[in-house]
Amino acid sequence: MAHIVILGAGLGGMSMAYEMKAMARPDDKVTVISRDASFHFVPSNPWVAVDWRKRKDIEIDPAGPLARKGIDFIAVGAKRVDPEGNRIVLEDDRIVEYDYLVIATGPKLAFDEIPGLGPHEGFTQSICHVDHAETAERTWQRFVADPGPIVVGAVQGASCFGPAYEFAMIMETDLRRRKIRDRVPMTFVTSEPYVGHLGLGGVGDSKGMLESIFRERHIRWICNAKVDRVEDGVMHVIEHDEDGKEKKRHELPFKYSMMLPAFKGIDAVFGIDGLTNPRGFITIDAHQRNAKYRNVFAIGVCVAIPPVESTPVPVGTPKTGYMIESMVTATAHNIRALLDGAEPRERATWNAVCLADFGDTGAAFVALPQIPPRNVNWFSQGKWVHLAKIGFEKYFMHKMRNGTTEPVYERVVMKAVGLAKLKP
Ligand code: FAD
Ligand code: DCQ
Repeated sequence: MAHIVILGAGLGGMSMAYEMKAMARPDDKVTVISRDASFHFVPSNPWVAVDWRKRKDIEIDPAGPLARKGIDFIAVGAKRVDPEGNRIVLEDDRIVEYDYLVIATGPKLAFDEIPGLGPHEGFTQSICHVDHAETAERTWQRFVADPGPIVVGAVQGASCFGPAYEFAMIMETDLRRRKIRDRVPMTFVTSEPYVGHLGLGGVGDSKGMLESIFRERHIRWICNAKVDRVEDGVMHVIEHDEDGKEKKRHELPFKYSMMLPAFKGIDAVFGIDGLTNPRGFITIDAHQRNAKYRNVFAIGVCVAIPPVESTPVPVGTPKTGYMIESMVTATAHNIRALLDGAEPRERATWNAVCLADFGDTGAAFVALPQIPPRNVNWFSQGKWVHLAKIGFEKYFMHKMRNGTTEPVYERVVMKAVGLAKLKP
């Protein structure tokens, strides 16, 4: 009998728990440890921030659903992972020992790298966590009562650009519906070299299409931007040229701002030699396995991946839902192989597939593989995406409540559009 511990109960960790339990031998024990007592569907946070969703709509208490599948749940954060000792020290000093560990802790949000950034000690809002989205929503209500300029975007070193575009468009839609759009100048500030780069070197004509939508919606943009500091109501931005040299300084006044921060690894693993890279992301091989600690795997935003290409201002590579699901499936198979005394064989496909909501329309993209040139490089927009994203949210919440792993029909649909989670 083996004890398999999954650290994190987010998008990756929850799927991992269900797939691992289904893939493990009957006597193996699976335990999920999470700092957050609830699961949140993170892609819906932008909707919470404009009150199109309530927190309860996107939140699940995972204890019941996990218990029904015979999975243990500990709602206490990890203070330190001890891979030499094959154990985790929890915040309450309890110790949990494991035979296999899957790290799925998502990002630490690096607000502290820029003075004045973030909802805790700074002046910008965040949608990365549902707690932030709720704060952003309260601030939004005050803002719409007394509107002014908006600055929205993603800072240097960010990797998650999709939600910045989504939130810009969602706010824009909400303001139009309130008939106060005319009182709100909007500026998109991003470290990307061009609009629609997305940390992926662009996908299809994402540059042309997103620029066009920004023009239609009167959203100005500044690319190759580093946020120098944020003061109450003013963002200080340095725009760079193609060579990365300073081109222009901007002082952007705002009454409301949301900026995606850079990500790092969480404190519980930071600085563990051989486990993490200098930013605290878990280093893994092609089978999601750490090279030094051979019983430790990692999935989701906490894994280390290099940028797709070098850019004048640093940007990271996004890790999207489907990519994460493919890491989950590969990891479940690979741990089962080890349990059977075999070697890990499965590799995740890392395909980037994403639905981005723009409030009334939306954009979908498929990038296979992630690094260009690609076999599939498809970007499209339309109202169907907005509806598809709502559908996907309901479907995913259902899946988390019921503990179903990838049902047959999902595999059939994805196969029909040429997507698979495992490399042949
Ligand atoms: P998370 O979902 O963040 O889960 C991390 C888990 O680890 C949490 O349960 C947390 O409590 C736990 N944890 C953290 N620290 C500790 C600790 N010390 N001890 C124990 N547990 C800990 N991708 C898409 O494909 N489509 C989208 O539309 C999309 N929208 C996004 C919108 C936003 C605003 C953001 C930020 C990302 C979005 N993504 C989207 C990207 C990605 O799918 C999400 O970031 C996703 O939540 C990542 O999953 P994860 O499991 O890696 O981390
Ligand atoms: O896991 C996903 C996820 O959650 C993070 C999303 O965010 C809402 C996604 O958009 C996945 C898997 C997706 C992608 C869903 C794709 C559904 C259908 C794609 C059809 C492709 C067009 C031909």
